[in-house]
Amino acid sequence: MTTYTDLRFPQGFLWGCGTAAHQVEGNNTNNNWWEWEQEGGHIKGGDVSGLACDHYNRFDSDFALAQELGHNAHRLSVEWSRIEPEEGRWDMKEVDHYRKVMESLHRHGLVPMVTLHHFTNPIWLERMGGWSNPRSVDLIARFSGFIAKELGDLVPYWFTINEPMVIVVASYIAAEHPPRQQDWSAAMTVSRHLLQAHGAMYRAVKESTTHNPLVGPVHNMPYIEPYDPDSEHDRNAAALADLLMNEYFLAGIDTGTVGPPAGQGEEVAGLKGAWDFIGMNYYSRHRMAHDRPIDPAGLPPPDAELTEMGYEVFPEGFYRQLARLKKYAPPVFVTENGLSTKDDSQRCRHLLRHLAALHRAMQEGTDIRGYLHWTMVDNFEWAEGYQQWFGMVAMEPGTLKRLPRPSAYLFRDIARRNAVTAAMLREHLG
Ligand code: IFM
Repeated sequence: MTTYTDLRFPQGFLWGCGTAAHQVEGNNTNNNWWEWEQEGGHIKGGDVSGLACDHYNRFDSDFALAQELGHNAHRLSVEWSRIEPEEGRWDMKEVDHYRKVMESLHRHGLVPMVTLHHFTNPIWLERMGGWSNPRSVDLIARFSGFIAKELGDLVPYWFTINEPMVIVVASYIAAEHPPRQQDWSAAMTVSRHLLQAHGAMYRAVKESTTHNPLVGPVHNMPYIEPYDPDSEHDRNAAALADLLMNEYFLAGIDTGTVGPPAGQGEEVAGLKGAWDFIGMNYYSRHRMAHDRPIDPAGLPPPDAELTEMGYEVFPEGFYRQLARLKKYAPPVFVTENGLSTKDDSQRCRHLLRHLAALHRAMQEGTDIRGYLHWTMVDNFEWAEGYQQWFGMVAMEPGTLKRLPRPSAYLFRDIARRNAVTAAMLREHLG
């Protein structure tokens, strides 16, 4: 029988959930995703984001619920296409809306953690070629500086671009997200622009407010291995995928250069050390085979426990990726971790196993300051539409009423105690 002990977290540890504007707000009609959804044929089940969770109108009651569920922080994104609906025109009504959102977070005891770009581009930028246009770097830096000046008194933590390398892979290599290309050369151009944009956004936020904001990237870090460890080709495929997905962006900020595979060490002014923390997202292990197309589910082993997305549940990979971040100077926030499942007892086990892995990485020296679960309420899962269940809270169809699942209460008890107790581990893991 396994003997469990309590896993305690340091004082001030942040507990909460993450969301993104387009996935929860509803009626984000002015961005490339909305336009793409209306074309039809791109989203599972023919879904469109539509009203999503109507969070745009219900944010106050959503934050009240988060507070009741023990959260003390909340990650969300501001929607660029609302704030700058046309190039160079700021919509002050929307700025005021987000001011109310941030004030509500404070009223409910939730530390605001704000992402500046989470997958969606304003339509006007997309028409110019989106991330493949070099102007995207200055344009997003200008937006970041503007909104940081407007909301800087209320936002202590800013994230630049959500999962830049997922943008590269999903939009320019695997053709799952708009503009749905399969073009390695475009992917490398976009990889360079995203890295340059990160540096420019970091500086823009820092220079636009006197409230000493902390700014960092949000990086998705799948644990990558060769499908067949005995195959040299698979080992090479895994090494290339790891370089692109995990190493390139962080090494770029660390050194201030664009390294392989998108560059040869070209210096980028203002990029070196442009991070006060690292936001880290983790979902799964991905096994790479040289002779198969990229599988978003990562070719899981036949006996693996799977989520509804087909991802392997692999907490050991979470531990290893967190341990890997020790070599960089800044502290870490886990900005996303979670799963899609219709079986909430699986979510409870998943949560505890991943928190145990995180705790182990902390014990061994990774400086981790918070855990933001993905996500609070079931929402619009991009190309998967509404056919996935990532929420600790369900949403009643039609009424959009929020219905907390048992995992939401387990998370509440963990957050309130600032600990995973041995009793919780015994109850859920046996
Ligand atoms: O829903 C997404 C989120 O927008 C980015 N990271 C992964 C999540 C789950 O797939």
